[in-house]
Amino acid sequence: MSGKEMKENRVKRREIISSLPYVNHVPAALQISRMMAGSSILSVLGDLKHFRGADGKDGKDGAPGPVGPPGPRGLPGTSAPTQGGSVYTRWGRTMCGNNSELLYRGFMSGTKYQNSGGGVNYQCLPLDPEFSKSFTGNWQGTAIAGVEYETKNYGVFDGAAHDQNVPCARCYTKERPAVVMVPAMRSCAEGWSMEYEGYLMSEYYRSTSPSTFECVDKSPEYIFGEESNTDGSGIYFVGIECSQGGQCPPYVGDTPLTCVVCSR
Ligand SMILES: [Ca+2]
Repeated sequence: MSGKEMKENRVKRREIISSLPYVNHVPAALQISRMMAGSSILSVLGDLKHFRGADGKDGKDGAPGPVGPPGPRGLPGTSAPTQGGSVYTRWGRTMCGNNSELLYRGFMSGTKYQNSGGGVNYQCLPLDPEFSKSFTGNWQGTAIAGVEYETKNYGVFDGAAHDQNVPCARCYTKERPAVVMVPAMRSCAEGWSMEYEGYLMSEYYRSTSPSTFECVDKSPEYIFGEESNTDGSGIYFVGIECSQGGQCPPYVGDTPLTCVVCSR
């Protein structure tokens, strides 16, 4: 044992002895000096190392430590890819715009104009329907008819359009989830894509069966073989009523309102 180690040992003994008052009162008769007692306790403490509680279960948990400071801010993540699109109906055409995907094409249909009930929203019925149940009794349900262009005298569509039936296409915008139809406009706001432009149309104003306003393509197609007049359901141009809050000018009365369908 080196001199330094011996010195450390002595210091250690004194510390142990002074921390244990029991040792200070060892009877002199036992002839055990403080130094000897220190040596013995050191020896006992060394032995105690080999007699801990099983798996430390006899000990008690210490008090929790203080909460550490917050960690550094993480690196920014990559932006999520653009996902999702929307679906709109292109009335009067059988194809979608260049940037949209055709879901199906069909024909425009609506509640018969003489009816006073039924649905108001036009339906784009597919050309290859799938029926479930058959029925042979007296039909008491709602009837839906093909829609005809009622555009004879306006000079907007070509003269052959009148009484022709209206096709439709349902289009998926893929990565442009917002779609809006803007009446009385022919252009889209900056950053928006034009799906198509056309004219605002609806059922006849004196029909007992009101309909929604829809944007019908400015270059309409017709359904082959349906050129005759059947007067089931029709679409008419829509004009502004200047005398009743129609904001004329800039609006012009008795003029077909335009429309545009935009996506983003
Ligand atoms: Ca027809």
